Amino acid sequence: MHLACRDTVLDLAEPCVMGVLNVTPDSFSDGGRYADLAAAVARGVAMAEEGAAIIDVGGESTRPGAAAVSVQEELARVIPVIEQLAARLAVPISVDTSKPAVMSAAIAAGASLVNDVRALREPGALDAVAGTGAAVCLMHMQGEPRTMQAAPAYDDVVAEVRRFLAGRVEACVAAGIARDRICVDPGIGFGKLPEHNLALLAGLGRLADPAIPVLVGVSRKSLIGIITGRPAAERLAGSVAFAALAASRGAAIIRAHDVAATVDAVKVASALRRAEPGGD
Ligand code: 7PJ
Repeated sequence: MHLACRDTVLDLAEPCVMGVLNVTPDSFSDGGRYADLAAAVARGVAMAEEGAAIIDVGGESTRPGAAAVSVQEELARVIPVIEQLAARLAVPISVDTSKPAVMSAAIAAGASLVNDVRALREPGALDAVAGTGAAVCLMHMQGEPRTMQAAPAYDDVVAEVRRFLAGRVEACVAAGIARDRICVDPGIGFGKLPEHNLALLAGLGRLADPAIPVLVGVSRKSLIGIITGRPAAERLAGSVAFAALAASRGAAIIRAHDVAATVDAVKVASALRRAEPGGD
């Protein structure tokens, strides 16, 4: 299995880690734009050194209740970081956005993967990606970030998420995005109760056509807080445990903040999976 990201082919024979690089004012802080840019680039370089196979740069928080960000502000946050990381690193740089204008500018700046929590449903998003060769991550979300946790409801969450993702894959293919440029994501925490998140993680192998890589992002999320009773700053062990379990259930890409620990966990899970009868 692989993912074609413009001129780089990401080999997914073994699961890999996507490092999260948030460039929102609350994630970097005090020093003004230039200091924040240097800090963000340094963090991205450090994550690549820790073994991240993709660096995911995001300028708009999608946490429940987060304020919307204008196109101009999002561009100002992410484009300089993407330019510098793409120039310095060999690993694919991803942009976490739903805005077609940000997708286009990010790809022009060197991004080779578009990670969209809205699965390219904004008008113009399919066209912003189609002709570029960039890969896409299509994520499931019920509702919108501001309100999605108010009353999540499903009859059969695995079947509903699988149907949604399959529909978005076909929309991409119809728009000219080849299948080997597409990965899918159940969207842990995006319009889901704990039981929905757990059903999706337990049912990971049934979420998509086996030829399509599945990406899972569970790092530090409230699901872990609910299970362990711990605040976000104390969810490393829970995050690493879920990363290993998701990789052992076939996840191809794990999105994580704590890259070094997650890389080791994923390697261990992958080694054990390979040792199982029929595991390679
Ligand atoms: C995800 C994401 C995720 C993908 C965020 C957070 C919230 N993109 N962006 N999957 N989560 N593809 O990191 O806690 O789960 S933002």
